[in-house]
Parts: sequence; C-alpha cells; structure tokens
Amino acid sequence: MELRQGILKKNDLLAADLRARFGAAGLLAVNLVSSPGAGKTALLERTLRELRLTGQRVAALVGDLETDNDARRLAMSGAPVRQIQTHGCCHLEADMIGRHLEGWDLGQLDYLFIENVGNLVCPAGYDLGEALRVAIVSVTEGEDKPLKYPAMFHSADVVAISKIDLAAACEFDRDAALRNIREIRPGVEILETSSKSGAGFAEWFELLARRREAADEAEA
Ligand SMILES: Nc1nc2c(ncn2[C@@H]2O[C@H](COP(=O)(O)OP(=O)(O)OP(=O)(O)O)[C@@H](O)[C@H]2O)c(=O)[nH]1
Ligand SMILES: [Mg+2]
Repeated sequence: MELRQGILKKNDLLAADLRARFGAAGLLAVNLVSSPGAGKTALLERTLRELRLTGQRVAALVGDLETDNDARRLAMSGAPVRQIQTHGCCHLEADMIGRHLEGWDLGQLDYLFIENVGNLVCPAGYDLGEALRVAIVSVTEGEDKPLKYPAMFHSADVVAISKIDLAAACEFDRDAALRNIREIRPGVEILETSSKSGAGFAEWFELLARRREAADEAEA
C-alpha cells in the first residue's frame, strides 16, 4: 500500500513537470484511454491525417505491452510518432512519456496525442501531464461500461462513443449509454464518432481547437 502510494506520488510530481512543459510550449496534450480495441488508434489515424491537412503540427506517443504495430499505423500520417513498449506494464506512466519526448522540440507542436495501453482500469490512476483525458467506449462493448469501470470515466474530460457506424448491428441503446456516462461524470462532453465514416469528427476537431485556445489563454 505504502509502496503504491509512493509510486503514485512520484508519478504526480513528474506529471506536474510535464504539464508545465506542455503549457510553456503552447501545445495541447491529449491522453486517450479505453479498453483494448475500442478504436484509439483508428481515431488517431484519422485525427493526425486531418489535422495535418489543415496545417496543425501534431505528434503522437503510443503505448502497448509489446509490438510497434500502432506506431507504424500512426506514422503513415506523416506525423512524428513513437511507440512506448511497456513490456508487461498495463498503463503508461509520466516518466515513460518524459523519456520518449527526448529530442522533440515541443515548441514546434500544436497537439501531442498519447494513446494509452488498452485497459479500462490502471491508466485511470496515472496522470501523464495531459490537459485533456479522453475516454473512448465503443458501441460493441455494451452500455454499462461506465458503471463497471467508474474510475476511468470519472477521470475523463471527454467521453467518445466510438464505432457508431456499428450501433444498429449491436442494438446499441444510446439513451442508456448517455445516461450511464452522465451518472458517473455529470457534465462531461460526449462525442459520438466513427473512424470509418468520419461521423463526429467535426465536433472532435472543434472541441480540440476550443480546448487548445482555453489552455493558451490560461497560460498567458
Ligand atoms: N466499424 C468500425 N470499426 C472500427 C472503428 N474504429 C476502430 N475500428 C476497428 O476496431 C478494431 C480495433 O481498432 P483499434 O483502433 O486498433 O483499437 P485500439 O483501441 O487502438 O486497440 P489497442 O491499441 O489494441 O487497445 C480494428 O479492427 C478497427 O478497424 C470504427 O469507428 N468503426
Ligand atoms: Mg491502438
């Protein structure tokens, strides 16, 4: 128990350091969390591609236990991308982020996206210095995930319901899902996205621009 508290305290200090660096650099850091396969990489593939088309300077770090599959997918966008292999650790920690930022000029970035390890439990407890935590839950997972994994949804600034192109096939109960999300995190911004069709991405880009502006103003 004491050891765990010590680790969390060290993480919080490193995360505060990162947050200060991100703020000073004027970039918006976004931490994407979800269960395995909810669609984090698919969302980021489209996000990186489209933001680059509008002249935004973006980069991504992506965490997995093993493989660099996701980094290779994301690098197709042309953005700088680095894989973080955690070799068994079920979440990203602030010191992993710090180490993998080495050599990048943060002042040259508008957005840094961090794809966390697919896991609806552990990443909730680890601040990565992000300005925005986005929890993704896909329509194929069932509407009750926010109730079963409350810590993750409670810690989110934004919840994205993903794969809405599959909603009908899954008999997804949208009202129940929205109710459950709001029960755990009242007032949270909710997006409904499909990385296949692009549905919800206009709202996602509007949200990112708005949050980035707000972060800039808070820093000034
Ligand atoms: N139909 C549909 N499929 C999707 C969508 N987003 C992701 N998928 C599919 O869902 C599967 C998992 O997507 P990923 O983006 O790899 O999910 P992830 O959350 O990054 O997975 P991990 O990194 O392994 O945790 C892939 O087969 C994707 O093609 C979507 O919006 N619609
Ligand atoms: Mg992924």
